[in-house]
Amino acid sequence: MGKIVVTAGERNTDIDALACAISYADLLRSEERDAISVFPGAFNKSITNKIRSWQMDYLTTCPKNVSGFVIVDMSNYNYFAEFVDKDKVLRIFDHHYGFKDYWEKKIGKNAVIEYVGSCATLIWETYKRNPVTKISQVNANLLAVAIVSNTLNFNASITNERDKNAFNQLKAYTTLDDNWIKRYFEDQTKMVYEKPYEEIKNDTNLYNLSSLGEIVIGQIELWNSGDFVTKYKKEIEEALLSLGNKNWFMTAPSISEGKNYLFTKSKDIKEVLENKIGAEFEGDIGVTGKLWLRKEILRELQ
Ligand SMILES: [Mn+2]
Repeated sequence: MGKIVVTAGERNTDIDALACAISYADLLRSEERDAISVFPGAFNKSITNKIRSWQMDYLTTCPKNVSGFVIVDMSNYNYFAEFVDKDKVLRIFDHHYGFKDYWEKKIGKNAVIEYVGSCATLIWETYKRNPVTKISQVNANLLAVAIVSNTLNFNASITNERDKNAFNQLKAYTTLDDNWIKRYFEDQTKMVYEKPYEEIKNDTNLYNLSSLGEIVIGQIELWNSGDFVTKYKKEIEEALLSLGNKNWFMTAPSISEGKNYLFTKSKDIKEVLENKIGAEFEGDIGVTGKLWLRKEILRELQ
């Protein structure tokens, strides 16, 4: 019997993928299964230095002798970690659009793909159904932070009652103090201003959309993102172009303001964003009327 590898994408690990993979591997181990989390991609800014200091077991390369894979926070198999054999996927947990039918056909009820705000909510619900295993403090902390991060502190429209319930139930097990949410977003702002180019690149991906073809989309969510986008236009453009495609735009949710700042130099892309998500552009900077996550924008553009 080989190991069960719990993993997500090849590039860019965020707090939701980290929290889900670490916690679910622990749940499997509590059932005497031989499981390990593997993260081949760089951690992005949503995994702050504070979180990196928590005790977590994981690898960055895939071990030999794998009996099967569990995928978290991702169902688009084009972006899976390269070592994943999609015919050996045992279970998948995700909240992104587009691949639910594919996986339900392939693995039935082992495809847990539901449009809640955070994949961490689905993992907590799985813990709750398990009568034996009590969640550890680190896992509870990770899942709680992931819910706050992915729902933009419950302000994103994808936020579901289930996310709020999960967050409230997790409080009984976390060791986070009263001010942690504010500090969490401040820590990320600090990291982004220290290394803007790297942090932008760490949350930038290539997509293939029916409305715009192949396109690079970067996302940076901050408590206040307007100043950042204006100040670092050059770095944003360079980081997005580094993925090798000249079609690009940046989306920057500004959590405290409840709107996004957008940046692109392409007339066609501006037009599509104006038509599909009601953005208003002045020059190369656009503004939206509400908060949009990239996955929600993608759904409108697909
Ligand atoms: Mn997620």
